[in-house]
This record gives sequence, structure tokens and C-alpha cells, in this order.
Amino acid sequence: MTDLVSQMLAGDRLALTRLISKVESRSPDVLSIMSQVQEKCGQTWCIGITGPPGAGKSTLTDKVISQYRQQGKKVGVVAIDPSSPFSGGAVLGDRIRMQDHAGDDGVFIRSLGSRGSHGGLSRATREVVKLFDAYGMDVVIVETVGVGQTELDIMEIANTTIVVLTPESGDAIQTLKAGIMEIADIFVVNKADRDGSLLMQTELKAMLELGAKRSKWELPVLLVQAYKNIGVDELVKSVSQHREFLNQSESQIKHNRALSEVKEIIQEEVMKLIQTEVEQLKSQPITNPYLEAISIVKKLTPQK
Ligand SMILES: Nc1nc2c(ncn2[C@@H]2O[C@H](COP(=O)(O)OP(=O)(O)OP(=O)(O)O)[C@@H](O)[C@H]2O)c(=O)[nH]1
Ligand SMILES: [Mg+2]
Repeated sequence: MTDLVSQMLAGDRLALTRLISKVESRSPDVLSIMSQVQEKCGQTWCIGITGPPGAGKSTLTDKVISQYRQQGKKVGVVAIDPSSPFSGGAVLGDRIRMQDHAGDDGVFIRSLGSRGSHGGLSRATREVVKLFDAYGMDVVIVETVGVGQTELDIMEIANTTIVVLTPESGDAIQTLKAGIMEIADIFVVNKADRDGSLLMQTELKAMLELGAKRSKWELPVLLVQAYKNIGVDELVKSVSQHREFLNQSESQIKHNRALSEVKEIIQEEVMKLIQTEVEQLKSQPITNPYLEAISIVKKLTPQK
């Protein structure tokens, strides 16, 4: 086992930080690091929090952290901003909203931007969650803005996905379009202090009644005021219920996840091989792209 991994497993925060940086920058030793880390995983419950910009995800995350800290649980947070080139630390807004936990040893907050990860943001996120898991975090929260495919992929990592909406705008409809509805395990109508929140709750419930059911799980639609810490305890209870539900029923989900993980890892590794080959072609003329491609495929495929 590499020194860094054993230091991290022994509780060294700095080692954890350095491993996260390696994962984020897709360092060549990520595969071997993660295969060691994987052995120590399996304790964490990963909660995804997604929703439109400004819905109150970070405020909610902050309050959820507090709830788990009161239960004596350790919490890791990955704040994802796919559009942001910044990484390697908390973005300012999140830092301000989560500053209550700054000096707390049982909390570790890290943001991931798109810069370091070269399109492998989903895999990098999954691996940071695993690092937190091996480090001994009981709960890991992944916060991301729900807009594109990358965010949907990221939410696949979570065991329980919370979709945060607000009474304003056509949030619900837009969210439906983006496919977020399918990944939600719990809906939160945040900013319930504002007009239209009850209506929003009713509409969402009606939509859920109409839609095809994915499983026997009854999707809760909770009214929350994150900034005033109202309804957050209910939310944390719902997460526990969802966890119990999954543990009892759907072991197939686990296997499917492991399958898609294997696929994701192979894709990235094979992509690297392809890029190396293409790089070599840059300095020479190509007369027949098919012949070039065929010879590269032959080279990359073991001959029988
Ligand atoms: N009225 C009201 N405002 C809230 C509530 N919860 C959060 N806010 C405010 O909503 C604003 C956005 O909150 P954030 O927590 O940054 O939202 P976010 O979803 O993390 O935002 P992005 O990460 O930028 O997408 C802040 O000004 C919060 O104070 C609430 O329950 N009621
Ligand atoms: Mg935020």
C-alpha cells in the first residue's frame, strides 16, 4: 500500500487532501490508489443534493451537516461546479454558507471544478466519495447544480438523491425536461416561506401520481425553509427511511452500479490510449483515415 493511502486511512487529513488532488487532476496513479482505497469502502451513505441555481442547496447542505454532527456522524461534502474552472478548495459562496463547520474535525468540505478532471468529473466525484468513505466519513453529501448530463451522471453516484426546487418559476417543468425527476428519491420544496410553495408541493405530488413508478418507494415531497432550519430534521429522517428501504429491497441496484462503474473506468482508460495514438498522428500526413484507424485498432487489440 502506498504511504499516502495508509496515512489517509490512519486519519491524516493532509494525506486525504493530497489524494483528492490526485484524483481531481487524474494523476496516472489513480487506478492503483483507488484499487487500494476500494478495499476500505462500504460504510458511507452518499446523499446527492441537486436542483436549479440558487434553490438553496448549499444552505440546505449546511443545515444537514449540522443534523448529522448532532448525531455524532462524520460528514464529507463535495460541492461540484461543472461550469467553474476553479477547484482545489471551497468556492467563496459555499465557504461562507458552510463556515460554521470550518474548525470541525468531523467535517471535510471540498469543491470540484471541471478544470482538473478533463471531462472525467463524474468519475472524479465518485472517487472523492470513496476517499471520504475509506477515511471514515459516515455520510458524504454531493452538491451539484442540476442542469446537464454531467450532473445527472454525478447524481448516479448518490445512494439517496434529493432534488431541491423552489416555488418560483417553472422549476418543476424544467426539471422534468432535464430528466432529474427520474433520479429523485426525495423532493424538497425549499423557500417554503414564499408564496406558492403549497401549490408547488401539490403539483409535484400530482405529477408523481401520474408518472410511472420506478419502485415501491413513495417519493416524499417536503416543505423546507433551509435558511431557518425548518423541515431539515424531517428531511434527514426521510433519508434514513430511504436507506432502510434500499437496504431491504434492491440489491440489484448495487450490482448495476458496480457494472456502470467498471464501464466508466474502462472508458476513461481506453480513451487515454486513443489520445496517445492520435497524438502521434498529428505530425504525419493522413491519406486514408480508415487505414490509419484500422492499424491503430489492430495495435490496441491483442492478437490471438
Ligand atoms: N427565502 C428563503 N431564502 C432561502 C432559503 N434557503 C436559502 N435561501 C437563500 O437562497 C439563496 C441561495 O442559496 P444557496 O444555498 O446559495 O443556493 P444554491 O442552490 O446552493 O445556489 P448555487 O450553488 O449557486 O446553485 C441565499 O440567499 C439563501 O440565503 C429559504 O428557505 N427561504
Ligand atoms: Mg451552492
